[in-house]
Amino acid sequence: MTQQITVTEHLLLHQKQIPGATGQFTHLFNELILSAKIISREVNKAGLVDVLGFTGEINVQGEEVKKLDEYANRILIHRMARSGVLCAMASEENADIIEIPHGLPQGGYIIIFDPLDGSSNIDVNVNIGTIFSIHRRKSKIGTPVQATDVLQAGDEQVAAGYILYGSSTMLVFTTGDGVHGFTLDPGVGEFLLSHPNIKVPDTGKIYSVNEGYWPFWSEATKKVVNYFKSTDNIHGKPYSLRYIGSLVADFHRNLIYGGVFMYPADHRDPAKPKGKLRLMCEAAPMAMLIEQAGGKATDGNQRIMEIEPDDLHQRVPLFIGSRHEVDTISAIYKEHN
Ligand code: AHM
Ligand code: MG
Repeated sequence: MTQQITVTEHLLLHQKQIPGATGQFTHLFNELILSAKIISREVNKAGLVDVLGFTGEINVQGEEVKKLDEYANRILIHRMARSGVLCAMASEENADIIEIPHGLPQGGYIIIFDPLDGSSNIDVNVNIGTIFSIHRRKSKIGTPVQATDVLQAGDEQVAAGYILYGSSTMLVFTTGDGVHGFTLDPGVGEFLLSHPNIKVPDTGKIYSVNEGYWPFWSEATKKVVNYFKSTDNIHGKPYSLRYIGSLVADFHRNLIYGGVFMYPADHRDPAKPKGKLRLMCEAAPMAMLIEQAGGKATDGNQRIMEIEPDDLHQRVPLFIGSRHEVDTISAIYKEHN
């Protein structure tokens, strides 16, 4: 630990620097932190109690819902609804915008989350994570929330981050003032500042992609991946392939070491013309983090942060990481357009 600063102290310091800050945002974050601790506790005992296995339900993405996903979703919705500072929420697990129940106080923020990303890894004890994205509502407080309040571009996020349930639990977030990482000290139950001002290296030696889909990729995507496998690249030798299949864990490793994570479009059956990952609850928050850390995120043609969503659950191809690698990918796609 570099400093024994708790995440709450860090947020209060940040709040003091914002003229006119009301404390609403800090309050929202405190609820999020508590939810993260509760989910972390459950994830850590996943092998001990009957929380593993499928619920038998299918979520809005057509995937089987695992019990821990459902638990994390429930905790987040319950706690965040009671924060008093939100006007709406959206979750990867819910088809529609989640309204704040009648009678509970409301505020000017919107949170969008993937409660437990990488859930196919739960049963085998591989790292999973919670991803969140926070926006300010556009319409007037007190009026009904509009779809346009929620469907905002990544550039309009006021904060984004993730909680990684790994060998330790980490909270990594940005409020537009750099990226800071906090590690949960289970002894005292506090997230302590362990990674202040994270910067992603300008180039790295890791590429992360599910290469099993190679036969279903476009020529441009094959050219991108061949660049990383060849000796004819910036390092003069092949990159290392590292792919966990859990976005938060893959992203976190590449954020610290440098390199690139990719989930391109493919034409397997059924075809994934926009890849697998969701713009609003996965790509946009990760894009805000990487840009704040000095890296880049694109769909191949456009900055992820500029994409105006028209659907809560829309998917987007994602190339995210160090500048050199993402610039190289953009140049290859541009050549093929
Ligand atoms: P999930 O939100 O249903 O858990 O799916 C998202 C996960 C990401 O964590 C990961 O990057 C990706 O799916 C892996 O997909 P694949 O198995 O196709 O490589
Ligand atoms: Mg997910």
